[in-house]
Amino acid sequence: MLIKSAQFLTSAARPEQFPAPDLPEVAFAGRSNVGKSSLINTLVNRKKLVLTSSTPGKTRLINFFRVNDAFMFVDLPGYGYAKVPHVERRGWRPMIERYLTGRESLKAVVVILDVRRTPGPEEVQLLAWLEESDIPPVLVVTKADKLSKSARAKQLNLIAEAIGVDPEELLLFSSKTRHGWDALWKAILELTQPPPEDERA
Ligand SMILES: Nc1nc2c(ncn2[C@@H]2O[C@H](COP(=O)(O)OP(=O)(O)OP(=O)(O)O)[C@@H](O)[C@H]2O)c(=O)[nH]1
Ligand SMILES: [Mg+2]
Repeated sequence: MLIKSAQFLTSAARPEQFPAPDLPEVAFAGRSNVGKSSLINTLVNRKKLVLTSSTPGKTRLINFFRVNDAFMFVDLPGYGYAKVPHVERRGWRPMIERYLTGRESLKAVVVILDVRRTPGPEEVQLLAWLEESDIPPVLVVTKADKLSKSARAKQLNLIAEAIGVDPEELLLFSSKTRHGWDALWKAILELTQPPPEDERA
């Protein structure tokens, strides 16, 4: 995958602020501080296209990026961060759900999990919800560089079990080492290719 361009388009909270749905779109979702924004930077080979921070709760709005004039990447705010005020945490769901339900150009959601952490009810809920909405998930386990190889293998099994999938379905990634870059692009390309004419609704 050759990255020719990546531009920030806009930040939005409400559907009327979303850019025109004129490109196949991929959104990136996951808990606060899991590494969503870093993962997008890594995917598009840029250091600072998307703002990242070691303080959870950096991304608070829905941010749209145009990649290669061929895709839209959407950085979603993180969920589940206990120190974000309760009112704001409650705001996350409606904002994200409005985006996820109403977005006709959305082709896939990259669900990002931390290799060191067993997924909880938020992740299970998000996945169940994507399934109900017929939005294919891409399951990415990031921060792979934070664990040794053997600890990683053990965690992958625990994570898979917690969300009820086969460990093979998990894509291991690291924004630090770029591990998984090719595999993730491949998954994204497969899900954003238009289906053959006769399969279109
Ligand atoms: N070692 C390592 N650190 C990472 C990786 N990905 C992200 N980080 C670090 O994790 C912290 C959070 O990264 P972000 O990309 O801002 O996370 P986010 O999910 O966008 O966070 P919010 O916007 O707050 O929800 C930053 O300090 C990153 O440098 C990774 O693959 N490996
Ligand atoms: Mg972020």
